[in-house]
Amino acid sequence: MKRFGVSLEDNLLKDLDEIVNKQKLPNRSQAIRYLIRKNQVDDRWEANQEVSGCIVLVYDHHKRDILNKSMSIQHDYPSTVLSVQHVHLDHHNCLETIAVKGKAFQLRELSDRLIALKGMKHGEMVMSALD
Ligand code: NI
Repeated sequence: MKRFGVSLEDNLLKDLDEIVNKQKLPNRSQAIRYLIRKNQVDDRWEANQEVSGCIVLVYDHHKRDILNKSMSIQHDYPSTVLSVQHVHLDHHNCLETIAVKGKAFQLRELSDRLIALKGMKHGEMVMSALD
């Protein structure tokens, strides 16, 4: 571990402290690590590198054909989908988390297609990296 001094304008330091509070980080060093890592992950996604992530979906399984359509889309990406967890939230709603790995553009395409399905109540891609 190396130590170095950082000079920041008052407003940037205030922003950094806000990140510490918002992300419940223990200190400013951890906030800087968090931001560097986040920047690396963003770059990998931008450069279409091998990345990983998780697609979160909430939908009403009674909605016509949504399960079949979702399944059929996922079958278009057999090597990308690592696992699917389906939880029944209540009588109507299901929560699905799909762990994915592969080229960034392909993950985004899969996620966009699923989120765009008619009847999808909520959908989001959590972007991560491989290492
Ligand atoms: Ni369900």
